[in-house]
Amino acid sequence: MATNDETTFESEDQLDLSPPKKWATGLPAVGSSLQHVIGQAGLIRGTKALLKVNQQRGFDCPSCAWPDPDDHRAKAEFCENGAKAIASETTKRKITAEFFQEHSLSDLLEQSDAWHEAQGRLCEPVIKRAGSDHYEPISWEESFTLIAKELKALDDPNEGIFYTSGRTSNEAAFLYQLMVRHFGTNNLPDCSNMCHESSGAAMNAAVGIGKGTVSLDDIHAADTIISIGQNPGTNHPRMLSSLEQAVENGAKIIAVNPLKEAGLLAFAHPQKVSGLLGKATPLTSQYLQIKPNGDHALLRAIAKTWKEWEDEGESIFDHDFIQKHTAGIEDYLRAVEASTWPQLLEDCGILREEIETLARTILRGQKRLITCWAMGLTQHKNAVVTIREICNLHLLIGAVGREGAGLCPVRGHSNVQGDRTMGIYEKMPPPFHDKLDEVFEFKSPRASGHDTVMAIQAMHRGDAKVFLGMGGNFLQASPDTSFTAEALRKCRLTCQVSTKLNRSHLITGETALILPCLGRSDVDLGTSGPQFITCENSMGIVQASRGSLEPISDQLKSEPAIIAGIASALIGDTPTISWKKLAENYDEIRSLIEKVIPGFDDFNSKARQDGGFYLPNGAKKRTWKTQNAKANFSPSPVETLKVAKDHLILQTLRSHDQYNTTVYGMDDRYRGIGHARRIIFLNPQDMKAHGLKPTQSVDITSHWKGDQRHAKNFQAIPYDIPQGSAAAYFPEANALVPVDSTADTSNTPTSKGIEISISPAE
Ligand SMILES: Nc1nc2c(c(=O)[nH]1)N[C@H]1C(S)=C(S)[C@@H](COP(=O)(O)OP(=O)(O)OC[C@H]3O[C@@H](n4cnc5c(=O)[nH]c(N)nc54)[C@H](O)[C@@H]3O)O[C@H]1N2
Ligand SMILES: Nc1nc2c(c(=O)[nH]1)N[C@H]1C(S)=C(S)[C@@H](COP(=O)(O)OP(=O)(O)OC[C@H]3O[C@@H](n4cnc5c(=O)[nH]c(N)nc54)[C@H](O)[C@@H]3O)O[C@H]1N2
Ligand SMILES: [Mo]
Repeated sequence: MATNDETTFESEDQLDLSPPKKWATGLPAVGSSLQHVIGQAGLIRGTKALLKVNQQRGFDCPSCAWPDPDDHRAKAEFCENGAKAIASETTKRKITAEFFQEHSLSDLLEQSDAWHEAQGRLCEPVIKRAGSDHYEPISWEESFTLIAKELKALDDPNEGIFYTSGRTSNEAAFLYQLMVRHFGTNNLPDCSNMCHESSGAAMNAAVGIGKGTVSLDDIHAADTIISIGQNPGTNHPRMLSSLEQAVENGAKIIAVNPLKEAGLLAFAHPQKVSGLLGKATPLTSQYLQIKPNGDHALLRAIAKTWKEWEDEGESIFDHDFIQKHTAGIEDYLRAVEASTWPQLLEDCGILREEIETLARTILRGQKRLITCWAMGLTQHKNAVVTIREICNLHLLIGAVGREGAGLCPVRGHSNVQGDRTMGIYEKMPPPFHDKLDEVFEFKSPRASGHDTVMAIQAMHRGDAKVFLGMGGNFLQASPDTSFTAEALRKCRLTCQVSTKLNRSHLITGETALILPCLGRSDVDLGTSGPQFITCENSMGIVQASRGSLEPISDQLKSEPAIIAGIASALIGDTPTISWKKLAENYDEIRSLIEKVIPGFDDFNSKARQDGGFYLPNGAKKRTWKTQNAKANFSPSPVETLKVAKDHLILQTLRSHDQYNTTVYGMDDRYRGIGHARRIIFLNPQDMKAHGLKPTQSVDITSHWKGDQRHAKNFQAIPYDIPQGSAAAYFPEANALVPVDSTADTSNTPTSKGIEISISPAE
């Protein structure tokens, strides 16, 4: 049942349901890792790749950004889902010019995302000329000239959009932003705009840095770890080993999630005998099945409990810390007072006794609290104030900048944090621009550029006409798929630098280019000898990554080489930049990074150290780089998402068989779903109220400012999920996310808080 809109995906197989799992990883996971990689890459190529992933002198796993141990690394420092990402990249299947001769864009649009993914690696540059329905070969030089010509033809540099996904290396990202700013715009939207932007906005204001403040050693030393709004069993499986270690060291783990996620319940370590035998370590001591978007209320309720105990004479707050390091406590405590118990309990749906148990748990030992979070918090309207409430709690007990305590936004893409450090941001702070101007002897543009949502809107209005994507899948990752498709179609040129075929190659501007690049696992021989790149993980460690596999086609170029090719045609060499030289030797790029970005002193030698190096992090040392040089409390009122009667709150989430928009397979093993993606998880009571039977087909309508958006034919699955809420997979449900429904301050699409109604399928 293929649908022919932009969101196509379908399953020919029958839905296969089983009970959700109660623990994660262990043998089935290892088995399926090997099967994935060897099935795609073959025995020799596959084994070679797996032995190098996350090893010192190996390559950084392209999947998530969870760090590797500093000193001891296991022989297999990867997880099942990392193996899927590696299998996808190291596949021996090829997409050549003949493929595009055989398949028109219209034909390809009828195929599913999983089918696109299965076709193999993109192998040569191709162009879709105006009026044509096919891609055809084009030389690299011609592509560079064409991109430069289209960009130069714009009335204003701000009519160009330069997107980045989070696998781009530090070296490529630095070069890319340098080119874009020389061209004259800050239109550098990135996947972070849809991801952890809310964390950055909240943490910058609260503690003066938009990055996590803990290391793996801190995780192992914590008394309490709260995992709130994240599903590590699927999205950061290596985090489970760290949590297991923390539990063995005496930590208590609390999960806060509307769904009972297997990976948070228990963990069987795949590299321990007990784990292989299927003996799982229970992970969480308390599982709070919160109402969607009830997090701000829950966190506020913890603060309220502490305040009451403090008022009764207990010593709970860290007064020395508060006095010396923070500002805004009085306003904050007034806000805590003003939040009423009935409202807080109603908003989060958690019993007061449960909240008191959690409040007490955190006070154990040295009050070493670490809070880890991801998209379950960042993709809501009130995301920024919710994350500030996490900061508030930590500040009350001084749980930042000391051993075993701190803030841990768990990043998504493997180098999304590094890309931002390198200047991939539509509004870099003035000191960055000043440095750039000084080192490169030019005047970089100061006006803020477009973030992702603004970029979509600008293309849709016709105010932006050329789109360049450095990786990623802009169409499928973005909200409001039809609107974004219209926006891309209005462009004169869309150009994607990619490794694998995706739907953004098929919904195009008048002219379109696909430029195939090397992936993380590919050896980069450069033109003057082998090159390595660097990445920054979720804990601010920068380290080298060296691919080791022979590239599948001799026509692939590295991302730095592609950027240098475009920049030479667009800008040409300047007194301070020789693009070609930079692309020949990445040490030259690193020397420039060292000159512009703080923390990269001696970059070339430090990048060669085994295990890499930590970037400076003020908050870790209790130096607050905020405007008032203090850590700041935030007194925002709690405003929880409410929807009309009979409507539900829909969240869009990842299955176990996908990496963002890349669909590896049709299963979601831990949640008991086989062979299906177009499904919606519903509370059995809500199903009953709507007169729905299990697996019945439903149509979903989202409601936003009087407008409706539709997604049809989803199978209704009864699931343990709070009444009034629902969940469906991204990207299939993106059609329902209104483009202008975004988080306050961060402008992140509210992909976890969409008001919907459901009805039996027509
Ligand atoms: N294998 C694999 N790994 C990945 C990715 C992938 O797609 N596949 N993607 C990568 C990327 S870019 C990112 S950003 C991360 C994403 O990592 P996650 O944030 O873990 O990803 P999601 O699937 O969006 O899961 C969101 C979780 O938040 C919960 N949640 C939803 N709404 C709420 C709420 O209101 N409150 C609370 N407390 N919880 C809520 C959901 O039930 C779900 O468990 O993973 C990265 N790693
Ligand atoms: N509804 C909804 N929407 C969401 C989310 C959600 O939870 N719900 N999550 C959001 C989040 S957290 C994120 S991060 C975004 C993800 O948005 P993106 O980063 O744009 O999407 P990906 O699916 O990660 O991109 C996959 C494509 O990247 C290309 N690629 C892979 N590796 C490389 C490489 O090394 N170099 C280059 N040049 N290309 C490469 C491949 O061609 C592949 O098809 O989606 C966001 N969209
Ligand atoms: Mo992400």
